[in-house]
Amino acid sequence: MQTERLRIAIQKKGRLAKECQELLKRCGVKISFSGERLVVHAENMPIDLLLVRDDDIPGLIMDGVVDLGVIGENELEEVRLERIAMAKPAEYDLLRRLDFGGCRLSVAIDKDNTYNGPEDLNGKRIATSYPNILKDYLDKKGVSFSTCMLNGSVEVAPRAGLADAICDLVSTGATLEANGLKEAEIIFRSKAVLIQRKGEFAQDKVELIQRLLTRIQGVIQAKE
Ligand code: PRT
Ligand code: ZN
Repeated sequence: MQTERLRIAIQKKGRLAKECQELLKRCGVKISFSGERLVVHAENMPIDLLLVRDDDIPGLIMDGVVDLGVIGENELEEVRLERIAMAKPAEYDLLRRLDFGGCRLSVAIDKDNTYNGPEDLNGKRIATSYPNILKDYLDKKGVSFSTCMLNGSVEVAPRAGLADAICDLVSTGATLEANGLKEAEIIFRSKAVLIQRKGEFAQDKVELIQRLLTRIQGVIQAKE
């Protein structure tokens, strides 16, 4: 279903939400965020914002339901690999890497254990919310392992006896430290990115996207 207004999916609440809204505002998109609405119309441009869980954004783009999306590369890559495995559409265009949401996906182990390299993970059980990125990485290293899928509290899995190691997002490292873990192997570096669906766009949408990109460029440069 094609709409005349440009549809942009952003995280409703969470670590990317505030900076996404801030970026759009600085780009001159007038929006009033209030209440529990799923769709918010910009007042001064033909733009509709879809406020959703970040997990849903890659699929909305890959299914062509929305035009643009802002998402962490970690989530984007996880969904992409999952959809490839399920033979679902998994394509998108990367428009721009943004200057927020920086983190890394790392394997972490008990702080008292030694680590000599990925081969140490052979035969281990690793708790993660990112089974596809982890498998992709460790397959390439020739490491076989099993996963324990957890969508929260991943960092307590070793202590709870659920896993030998974890693979989770790290930014400052404080969470790992607080749980007696240490970073052993960085498997993926991530930032928020602006992505676009595949397929045709009406000329006015093409121009609007170009205008947004120019403004984003200006906003990011002004901060540097
Ligand atoms: O509700 P919704 O599904 O939309 O949100 P969510 O809970 O799935 O995601 P959210 O809001 O927590 O994170 C959104 C995105 O922010 C992630 O997908 C990453 O791209 C990015 N990001 C950046 C992070 C972090 N930094 C981060 N530190 N996401 C999560 N963390 C968590 C991490 O999982 C761990 O629990 O913070 C903890 C580690 O932080 P440090 O500083 O202690 O190392
Ligand atoms: Zn999420």
